[in-house]
Amino acid sequence: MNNYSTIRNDWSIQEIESIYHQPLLELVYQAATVHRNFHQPNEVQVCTLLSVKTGGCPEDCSYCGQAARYHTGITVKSLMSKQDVVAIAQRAKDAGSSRFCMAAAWREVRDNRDFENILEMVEGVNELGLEVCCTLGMLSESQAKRLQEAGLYAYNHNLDSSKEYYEEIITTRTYDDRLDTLKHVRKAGISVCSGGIIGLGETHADRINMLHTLSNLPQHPESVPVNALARVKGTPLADLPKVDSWEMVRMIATARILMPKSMVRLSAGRAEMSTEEQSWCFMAGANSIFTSESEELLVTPNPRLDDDKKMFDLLGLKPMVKDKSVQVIPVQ
Ligand code: SAM
Ligand code: DTB
Ligand code: SF4
Repeated sequence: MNNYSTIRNDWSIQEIESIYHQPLLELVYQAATVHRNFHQPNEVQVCTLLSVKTGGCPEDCSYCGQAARYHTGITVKSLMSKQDVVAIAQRAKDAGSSRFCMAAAWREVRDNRDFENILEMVEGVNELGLEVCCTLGMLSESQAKRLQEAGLYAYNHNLDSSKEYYEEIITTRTYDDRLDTLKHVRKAGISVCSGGIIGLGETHADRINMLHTLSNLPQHPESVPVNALARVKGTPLADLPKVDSWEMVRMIATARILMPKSMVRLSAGRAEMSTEEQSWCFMAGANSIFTSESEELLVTPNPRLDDDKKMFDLLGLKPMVKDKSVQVIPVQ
């Protein structure tokens, strides 16, 4: 049996099942122990998320408020200017963020003017000394390399669910497409951020299978976002029940035990959680959150910065300070 002090990439489904299905308090205790072995438990990475291009996406992800085919009533916005993005990144840094993630409602990156603009934004945000992350959809090997050369530190690309359940929620691309992008990101030397969503109507077995895929990648993703479905009116999943926070706790704790060194991010869903519910997630090993100046994650609500500050003060948490070595030195 694992003593939870080593990094493993050979987890079996049965082992993950027995971790995941433990009595909750035992699971949280184990996860908290792993958390303390590998991290400073009072430090939480604050990652500011900004939607740099919103809505109008051609994909059919059934959870997403930005898919053009669903009538969600969001305001579609074309790519923001570098100047506006860098100004928001500077304010995020001043407010204590160490990572800045730029999201675009694209299926994939295309080699066009918008991509050139993104590369300039990456350069500008990297120059501020923040860890720069992007989530832009599928990437080719050469696009990943160009992003790295521009100073990209991390790339977010989620598996979303199990391979089996994936095709129930998205038909316009495959699970293997997702895994290929992760390979391109890894090959370019960019830090991998990949996790998923719960509350899409999947079973516990689907959640376990997704964690199995993530934790058996040749190298664990450095960041693992765990999202609760943010229900958006007009999407096919709008009427699903709200995710029970204990389900988030169970998922986070299992991810923490399987991938001890990774940052496990309590992602979408915080706006519908109390401070008490979020505290359980931190106790279970979450050590990263998304914040946003607009109080919207992308198109759904996220807690106010003031409320997060109060929560940090109450729980004795502090924003993780970025390692000075992090600034990506562009390769010429
Ligand atoms: N368009 C790109 C893509 O899909 O890869 C990048 C942005 S997309 C919004 C990034 C991730 O956000 C998705 O893969 C999904 O995991 C998460 N996400 C999107 N909408 C969500 C929702 N309503 N609730 C929870 N997570 C969501
Ligand atoms: C991730 O795992 N969660 C973020 C980020 N990566 C891009 C997005 C969550 C989106 C929640 C719903 C919305 O606001 O559109
Ligand atoms: Fe498009 Fe990404 Fe939303 Fe899917 S999750 S519809 S790819 S923005």
